[in-house]
Amino acid sequence: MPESVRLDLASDYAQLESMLDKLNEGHIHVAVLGRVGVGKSSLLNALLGAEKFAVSPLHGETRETEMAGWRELGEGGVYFIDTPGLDEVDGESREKLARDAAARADLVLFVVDADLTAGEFEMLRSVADRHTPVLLVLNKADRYTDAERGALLGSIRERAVAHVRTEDIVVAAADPAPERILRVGADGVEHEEMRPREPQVEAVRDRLWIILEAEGKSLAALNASVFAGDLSDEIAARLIETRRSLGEKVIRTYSVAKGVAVALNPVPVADLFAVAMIDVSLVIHLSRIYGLPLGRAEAGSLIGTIATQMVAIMGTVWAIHVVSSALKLGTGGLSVAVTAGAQGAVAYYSTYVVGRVAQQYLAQGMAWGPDGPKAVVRSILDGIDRESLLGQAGDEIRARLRSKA
Ligand SMILES: Nc1nc2c(ncn2[C@@H]2O[C@H](COP(=O)(O)OP(=O)(O)O)[C@@H](O)[C@H]2O)c(=O)[nH]1
Ligand SMILES: [Mg+2]
Repeated sequence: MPESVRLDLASDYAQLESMLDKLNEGHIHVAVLGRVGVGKSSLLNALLGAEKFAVSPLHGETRETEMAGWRELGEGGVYFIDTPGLDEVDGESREKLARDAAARADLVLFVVDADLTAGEFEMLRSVADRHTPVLLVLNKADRYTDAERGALLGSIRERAVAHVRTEDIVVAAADPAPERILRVGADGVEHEEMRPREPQVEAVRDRLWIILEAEGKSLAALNASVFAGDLSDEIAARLIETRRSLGEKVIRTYSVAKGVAVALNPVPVADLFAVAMIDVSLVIHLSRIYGLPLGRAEAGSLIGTIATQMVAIMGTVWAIHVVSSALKLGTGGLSVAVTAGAQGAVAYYSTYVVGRVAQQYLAQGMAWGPDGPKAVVRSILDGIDRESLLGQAGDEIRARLRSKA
């Protein structure tokens, strides 16, 4: 793997490493997710029976993800992870923290305090799409009458049905507002009194524990493997891109070298493939980029195959066409070098096509694919804008010749 890709993904690797440690130790991570102020920190505190996480009536007390141990489970422990929360107003970095925490968690407590907003619904869907199990908590139940609560639950169930099982949608009051009561004193006068209320989180606790006992270990394993799978897809995608762009640079470099060589020492067009040393070096270079190193003989026979297909497809006239379009492009003042320049451009073009075809063959793991080499050569030829490539070839070759002069 190229160093640049390795460095880019270092933090993902470290994360995977820590997930595997966690798996070994049997730890399970439960993260809260939800809008700012819905009572995420309050809910975790109520479950813990201790004020571990900062709660605030102000907008968004929790700024970092934080963790606290809840209970033992098997040989490991269940940990709660508090997150900053999703915020429509002062957004993205917090949202990213929350998303990342959810992506790493084995289970998500998704907290809402009313019917789902569009943003909440989107987030819920993206968590469920990762196959992370979700317990959906309607918090602040104390703010609603029984009838309102029933209606809200009905609506939430209906909207979340594709992503959350009905039994995994529960109601809580993590930090209920104090109760206002009227008491008649000994003097016969009514006094208003505020009586604190206990948190109501039994439904959350019971359901959470049932899920964790039944599937906790497999959730952690599933989570690590989904993460590892995503990471390897990511690596594969970056490798393809890195090799493609590196390959393209290498192909251009060799094409110019070949063009210059031919411009300085013109050979008959028919003999272009005979001057194949540069092409052989190019193919060997490409094969190393793709981690499938070829020897000179193998590279030579690959070029032979490609050349045969090029001639078969374009006929013997192909080179004439190329030469004439190269000539049309003019000479940029180097009138002496008209023919030489045109031949150089043709040489550039042929090496470029050889490189691109070889690159595709290597990218497919040294295979031509179901339709054989001819189809590959044809698709590369069709994909090249010949006029503009020859224009560039002419410019690059002339620039080189000038600097040599
Ligand atoms: N009425 C009521 N208020 C709550 C409840 N749970 C939390 N709150 C309040 O909502 C505010 C935000 O709570 P907090 O836990 O910091 O929300 P977070 O941003 O989601 O972590 C605080 O003032 C809490 O006291 C609840 O069940 N009922
Ligand atoms: Mg909070």
